[in-house]
Formats: sequence, C-alpha cells, structure tokens
Amino acid sequence: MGIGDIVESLTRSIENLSADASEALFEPVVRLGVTGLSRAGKTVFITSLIANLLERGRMPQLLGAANGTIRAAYLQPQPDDTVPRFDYETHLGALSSSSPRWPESTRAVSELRLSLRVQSTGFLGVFSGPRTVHLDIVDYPGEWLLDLVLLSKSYEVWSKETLDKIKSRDMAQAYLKQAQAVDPNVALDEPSAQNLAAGFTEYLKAAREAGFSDCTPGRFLLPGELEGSPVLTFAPLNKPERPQRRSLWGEMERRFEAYKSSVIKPFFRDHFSKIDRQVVLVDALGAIHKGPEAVEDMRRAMAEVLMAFRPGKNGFLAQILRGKRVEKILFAATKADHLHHRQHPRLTAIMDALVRDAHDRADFAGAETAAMSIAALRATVEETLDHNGEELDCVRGRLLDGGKQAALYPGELPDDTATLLSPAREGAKEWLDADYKIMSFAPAPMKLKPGEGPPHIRLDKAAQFLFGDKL
Ligand SMILES: Nc1nc2c(ncn2[C@@H]2O[C@H](COP(=O)(O)OP(=O)(O)OP(=O)(O)O)[C@@H](O)[C@H]2O)c(=O)[nH]1
Ligand SMILES: [Mg+2]
Repeated sequence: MGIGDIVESLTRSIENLSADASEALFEPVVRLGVTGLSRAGKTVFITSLIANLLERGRMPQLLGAANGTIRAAYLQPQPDDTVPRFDYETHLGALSSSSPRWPESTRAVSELRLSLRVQSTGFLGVFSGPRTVHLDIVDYPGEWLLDLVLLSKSYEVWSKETLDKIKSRDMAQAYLKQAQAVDPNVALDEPSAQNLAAGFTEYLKAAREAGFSDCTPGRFLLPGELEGSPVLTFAPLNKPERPQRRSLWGEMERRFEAYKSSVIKPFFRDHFSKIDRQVVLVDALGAIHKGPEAVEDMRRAMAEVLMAFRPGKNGFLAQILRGKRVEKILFAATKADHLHHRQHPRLTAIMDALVRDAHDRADFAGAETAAMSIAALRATVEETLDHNGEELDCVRGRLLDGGKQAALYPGELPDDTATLLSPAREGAKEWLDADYKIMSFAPAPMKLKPGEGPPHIRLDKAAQFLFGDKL
C-alpha cells in the first residue's frame, strides 16, 4: 500500500466516521412501534398519520406543525432492507378513492421512514440551522407481544393452562373433544398432529371472532410464510402419565420449544428491541359492544402486553434490551368516531382504568404512559336527534354494508368505569341494564383542501405525545 492509498483510506474512514457521527448527532432517529390486536386499526392509523404529517393543516395539537418548526416532510427508503415496506400508497389509495374502502388486513411486520426537516423558530433556532429527524414507523401485530408470556412456560404448563382456560368456552368444545380422543403417548404421525393443530387454529379463529383477545400462539392466526411448517404444527394436549420420547406428546413439546426459540425470540430481538416509542391501539368500543367477557379478556390481554414493557420481569428480554427501554407508551382507544364527542372522556377513562390496573402492579421502568380516545380516520359526523322529546347525541355515516346513510346512537358509556369493569371481572355474561351498539361505517369520501390531510380525531395529540419532544 502506497502512502497515497493510506491517506485515501484514512480520509475515507474519517468521512464514513463523520457521516455516521453526523447522523447520530444531528439526525436523530425515532423508532415508533404501532401495535394492537388484529383489526384494532393499525394500518389506518399509520396511513392517516403519515398523510397528516406530509400535509399538516389538520395537526394543530402537534406543536412542531402548529408553530412552523416542521419545514418539510418526505418519505425515504427505510433503513432495514429485509423488512417489508409499509404499503402507504396502496392503503391511502383505498381510503381516498372515489368509492373509499378500508385497507386490506395486513399479516406481518412492515416499516416506513418519514423524514422531517425541522428548524426551531425561536431566537436560538436561527443559530442552530435546520436539522432532520427520521421517524421510522414499525407496524407489527399485538398477538406477537402476547407470545412473550409463552417464553416462561413449558409445553406441559402451557397445555394445562390453555385447556383449563378454554374449557368453558363454547367455541372450544370441538377442539377439546378432539384432544380427548387422542392418546398423546402413541407414536407421532404427522396427519394427526396436523389435524390437532388445525382444530386448535379453528378454535383460535372463532375465539378471536367472538372478541377474545388472548389468542396465542400469535402466529397460528397470522402464519405468513410459516404456514404449514412444524413450528406451527402443535396444540395443547393432556399430559400422559409417563411420556414416551417419540410420542405425539414428545414431538409437540419439541415443536413448542422450537416455536419459542425460532419464532418468538427472533421477533423480540430483531424488531421489538429497537423501538423507542410505542402506541398500543385497542378497539375498546368493539369489546364493550361484544360484552363483559370480551372486556375482561381485553383487560387481561392488556396486562400481558404490558409485560413486554417491563423487561426486568423477563430474563430473556432484559438480556436483549441491555438497559434500553421504550420511553413513551400511548394506549389509544381507536374508532372514537363511533361516539359523540360528549362521550369521549368516558372512553378515555375506561382506557385509563384498564392501563392503570396493570400499571399499579408494576412500574414501567420509567416509561411515560398516557391513554387517549382517537379516530385515525373520521368516518362520521355528529348529529343530535329528538327521540320522544329526549335529545340523543348520535353520529351519522355511510354504512359499509349497502352504502346507506345511517345515524347511530351507540348507548351511554357509564360515568364510573367500575360499572363496566367490575361485572366484566366478576364473569357476567351480559351487561345488566345497558346496551352498546356499533355499526360498520365506510370511510367518508375525502374533499381535501391543499395542505390538509384526512380528517381524524386527536391524531395530532397522539403524535405530540409520541414524538413531539423530538422535533
Ligand atoms: N370508523 C372508523 N373505523 C376505523 C378506524 N380505524 C379503523 N377502523 C375500522 O377498523 C378496521 C380495521 O382497521 P385496520 O387499520 O385495517 O386494522 P389493523 O389493526 O391494521 O388490522 P389487521 O391488519 O387485520 O391486524 C377497518 O377496516 C375499519 O373498519 C377509524 O378511525 N374510524
Ligand atoms: Mg393492518
């Protein structure tokens, strides 16, 4: 190597170093995780958030948008080459077409980078010059967070707990019969393992449909490219007296362990561990509509989701996070446009009570938390109707089914959250003297003025909480 080469390679490494250093120093990256159980509203949330950051006219509560600190926003290639890109254009296309549709259900992790050019407007801002803040938004299924608790369970414990939990559920009876009928100590044959796994998956789907939240293992509902593979071909069984090594039981035990090490752990290591800020979306209105059992189940699922944010309680997580932690967590009740704004504080209070409950039992290692009611995409307008001389606060929208306009009076959420949460906890099957209705509205056709994103409720407040301090 000649002296010129040495100088050149030195200069190059200094350039690389300073590029890295400048990125680290002047171009902070905020990784925002967006999660929630299936159909909670993740895709709509991300799509509307991005559209409203690109055109910020409807974001007055995001300080940086209101005071002009954000000078420009643009989409960029994301830094992770192996994670699918969040398909923003297609989702926005569906929502804003001439006959607007909700986006398709999504099935895996995806990611998008939005970069914000910011310059402080104050006296000091003039000296500091413009900077760039990258917002990496990561969409992942909440079911994958629930899997965390499986890490601390053996196949034996998981089987027993699962069979106990589901025995009173109607939709589980077919699977329970199927599990009773097999001898777990016979030699493994693949078709019967597949039948059991299929039967258990059918149960999980029906439970999800009925509004239950605790539908793990998460990949059974969202298998993606793992569909049909041995890591997903197991199911809970009754433990035999003396388990044989090559038995159905033995092989299912091995597959359960494989699910932990090659499905659950990589997700936490590769995706979860990098998140700085987190929003957990919850379809609380949907659960309330489905009844006390669904509400109680949602409460338990929230408590389990929260475990992932208390790494101290989990050796594996503590090890991969090495002291790094999620700094802020927002729990947002979605689809609040089904409710007249007069009732929003009550919905927020329910959300708050659900979180507080889990919060009281453990600290979040210092993470700041908040609860809100939001609608990422407002599909309704408010309307007060006269009903036998009584005023009813309704919302009106276009029905998804048939396209007719309809007014919805969803029912009155209670003032005191215990009125909902206590019967749920005590195992009530129905609400005593209340009825909560819900309708599926189609997205409203958008007439956007220049500079305005899609209509929403409190998306700007959510954004301010999640990353406003970084701008
Ligand atoms: N009215 C109203 N409905 C919403 C809103 N957000 C979501 N929805 C409804 O909830 C459904 C699910 O929303 P998505 O954003 O696709 O939910 P997701 O969490 O990405 O769902 P998966 O990808 O299936 O896990 C939509 O199809 C809408 O029917 C909202 O802000 N207002
Ligand atoms: Mg989705």
